[in-house]
Amino acid sequence: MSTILERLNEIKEILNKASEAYYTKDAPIMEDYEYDKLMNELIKIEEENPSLKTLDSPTNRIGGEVLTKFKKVTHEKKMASLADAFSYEELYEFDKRVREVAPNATYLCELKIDGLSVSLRYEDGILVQASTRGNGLVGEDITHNVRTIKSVPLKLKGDESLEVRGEIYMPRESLKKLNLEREEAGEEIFANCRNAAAGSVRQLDSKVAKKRNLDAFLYYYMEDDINTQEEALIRMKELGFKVNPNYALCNTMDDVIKYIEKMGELRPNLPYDIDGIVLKVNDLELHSLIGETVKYPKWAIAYKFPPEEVKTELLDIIYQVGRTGVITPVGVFKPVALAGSIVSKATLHNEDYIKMKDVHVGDIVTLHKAGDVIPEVVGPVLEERKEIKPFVMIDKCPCCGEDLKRYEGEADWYCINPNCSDKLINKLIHFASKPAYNIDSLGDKLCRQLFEAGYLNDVSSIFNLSFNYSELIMIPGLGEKSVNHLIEAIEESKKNNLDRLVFGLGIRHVGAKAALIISKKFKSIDGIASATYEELSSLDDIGEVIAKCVIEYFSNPDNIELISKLKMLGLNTNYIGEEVVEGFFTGKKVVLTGTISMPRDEAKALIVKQGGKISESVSKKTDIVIAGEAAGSKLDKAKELGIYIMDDKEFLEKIKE
Ligand code: 1X8
Repeated sequence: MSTILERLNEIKEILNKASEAYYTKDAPIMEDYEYDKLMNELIKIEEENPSLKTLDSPTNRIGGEVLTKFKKVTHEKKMASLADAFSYEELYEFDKRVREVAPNATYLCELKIDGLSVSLRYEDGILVQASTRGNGLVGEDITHNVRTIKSVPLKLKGDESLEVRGEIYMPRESLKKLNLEREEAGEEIFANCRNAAAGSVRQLDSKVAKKRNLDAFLYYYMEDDINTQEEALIRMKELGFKVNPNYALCNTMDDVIKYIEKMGELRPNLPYDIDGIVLKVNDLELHSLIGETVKYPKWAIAYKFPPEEVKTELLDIIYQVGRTGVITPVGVFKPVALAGSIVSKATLHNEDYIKMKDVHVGDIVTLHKAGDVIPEVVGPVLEERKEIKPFVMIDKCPCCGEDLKRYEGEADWYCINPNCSDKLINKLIHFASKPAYNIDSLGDKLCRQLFEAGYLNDVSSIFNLSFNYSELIMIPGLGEKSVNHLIEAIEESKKNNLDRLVFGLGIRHVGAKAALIISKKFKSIDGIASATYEELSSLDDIGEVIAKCVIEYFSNPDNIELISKLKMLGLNTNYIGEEVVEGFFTGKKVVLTGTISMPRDEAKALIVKQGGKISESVSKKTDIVIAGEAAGSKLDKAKELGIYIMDDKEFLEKIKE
């Protein structure tokens, strides 16, 4: 009979082999049932003999470790990002610079995986640390979550101490499943695989990360016992890492372009998102010869694919009523796959936009994704147009049927009925949302449900919900536990700072940033209510339009009554100092330019919240330039001055850190 230790080692070996066959090689050798049975046996042995549990045990993959905060990890070698090329021309320029130093260089071309970078450290063959890139020098320890990724070996096929780097990503299928679940639970869905992957590794509870079905490709081998990048990939594969097989060694730029075109065709059919191609000089010895800039290695570059475009039919135009009563036409399309998700709707903004784009129901239109997140109509495919159904904007509210109004000088139509239910529901949703009053667990779906059931009407009714406790717990899908949580979250939110309240009220044109500026200046809701137009419009960044809207809001007796109700219900209505959250932008001077995928006001507010300073022009004092699409002269100036330039994607990552 074998000893416990022998049996334990035997199971560990079988399970590790089975996992590798399944997750890394994609060639299963064992039934799930058999696997689970062995795993349970192993759990039992380890529970009975805690001293035998080791770091490389497959039971560590089950998740369950819950942290209270992330530890910082200083990278031994900087985790650099890559310079981007958006055209073949820029690639040829890169090649020219490389060949000035290394005339015979060849390139190893690999897919650029759209996830988040990770560094893995192994000691004596055992995974001891996994960390995020962070700012390149210091990242966060995410070992507990990475251990749940089944294709990441907990133990190497050897006992080396080494470091490898790669990308954690969420397969498209996993995102689809996750978003379905989130939608059902009334939670916000993830816009793409990258955001979902980033959100998942930043979970303190590794059980959550485990459920998210993440995966990882490794592409940097940080040791020096090999000579080329191709050898690095082969070596990592031998060690048991998952390496993306779609790489190619290219001798010339012609080969590189052929590779890019081929991978561009493969892209829609891959089970994961890629956003480009990475070219690395294959011969590692040439890397130090070619060198690096402060920010990037000069021996590698990332070619970014242009936004994916697809054609589909515009089936219908429907209309949504926003919280301010604004009517937004939304295009309904024959569903198509676009940049990793299925698109069936896209905003058409307003009447003028539809006329300007010249799109009509029945047209075949081109769609693309702006900033890879929001689908946008490029225009109609005129060659495929058969007949035109003339576009006529509606003139009655699709919800309450009242006449719509278009204000002088504005492109939008409004429903001005204060009792329009879509308007009321969207007011509630906005108030409870994260950037506003941030009431945890009062999401879109629940707001709607409670409104329709008669428990919510205006914003103040949220704070009366606790009086209906006994009825609420009877609502299907709610129950005692979630109602308790909701009531607690509502109670807790009453302490919120004034700017959240002001933003939450939904005053026209008052975004998070304006709300903060006004709150800081006037200190209390009464202070704001009695501010004059001159006082308001003289503030930095508060223009005439905002000032006028604030005055208008506080001249409406209904709003004054709402505020007095909120006061009586115990909401804080004073400004209680700055709420600075330490982050990447703390103490930095930031300039925004071009179009980014979140409203500019919101982006600015987030930066300011971290203690960053926004300025409008680029100078030597600028620390960071955030350059969205179609950035112009500010970007040129930043390049000239060698200022840190960050794209939309990096901004979204950094603001979360
Ligand atoms: C980032 C990425 C690299 C690769 C693939 N996907 C990425 N996101 C690769 O080398 N195959 S390299 C890289 C970087 O150096 N920042």
